[in-house]
Amino acid sequence: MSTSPAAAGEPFAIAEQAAEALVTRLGARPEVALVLGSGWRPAADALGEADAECPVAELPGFVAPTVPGHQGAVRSVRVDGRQVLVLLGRSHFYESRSPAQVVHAVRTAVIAGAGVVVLTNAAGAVNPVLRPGEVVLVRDHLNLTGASPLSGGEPPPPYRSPFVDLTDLYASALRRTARTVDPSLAEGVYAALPGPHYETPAEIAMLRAAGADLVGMSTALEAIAARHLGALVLGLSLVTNLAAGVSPGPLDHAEVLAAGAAAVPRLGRLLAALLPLLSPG
Ligand code: 8IG
Repeated sequence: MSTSPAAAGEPFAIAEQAAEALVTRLGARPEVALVLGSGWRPAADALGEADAECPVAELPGFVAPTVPGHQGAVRSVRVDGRQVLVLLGRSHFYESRSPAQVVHAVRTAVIAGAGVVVLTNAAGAVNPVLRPGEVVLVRDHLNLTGASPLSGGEPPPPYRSPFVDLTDLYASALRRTARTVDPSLAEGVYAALPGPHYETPAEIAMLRAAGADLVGMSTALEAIAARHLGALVLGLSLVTNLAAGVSPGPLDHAEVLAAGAAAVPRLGRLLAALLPLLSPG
């Protein structure tokens, strides 16, 4: 990839175009953006009826997801007075997307007005105390994708330096708010790997030693891009399997989908109660 200033600025320019198209198309400026990962998609319907919905094919720079359980559409929903932009699917690194493509939806949402970004995912449990079906607040991450959404040079004005501080990446204030809704929510460190294969038991043992509680293939790049734009980030992981070596048997994508399906009513209730309480600062 070229590192000329023009190339570095291009993802931001396309996100600006997409943000304008999104606000026009949905007729509302988002306050909170919600990215629905594997297993979380059906919970969107618990948020109430959408005011408007738009296929991502109609928005600049978006590519429709290729993974089952991910949908290429965005919707605008008012949840208890809070304007929420729901992204009904996401792009992953393992779909041969560039880091800029992976974070495009989140960049678009923040530029359109969202001051809070909620990133949901399905994850494997590296920490054996975690149980399939459990929701865990992401406290921090290990970005092991080998990539950054901010590589490629200085973003153009008015965007900040790419040397962004990530000390409170997953905002402690938002985690506190989430625990007021459900005090039983655990917190954990999410290791983001490129995938799409699952890990070997040796890799999971390494991740555990490195401080990971959860492992998955998303979220980290989007969190970095959202924070770079000044948004507060909340990460929610649905544990759908015990990771390799923690699990007594082999892993299976069908197992992931089944655990997600069983948890849907609880996920919907959690999101509906939580979204109206999230404030950008
Ligand atoms: I769901 O065990 C889910 N996503 N890398 N490893 C990785 N991603 C996952 C896993 C897992 N489970």
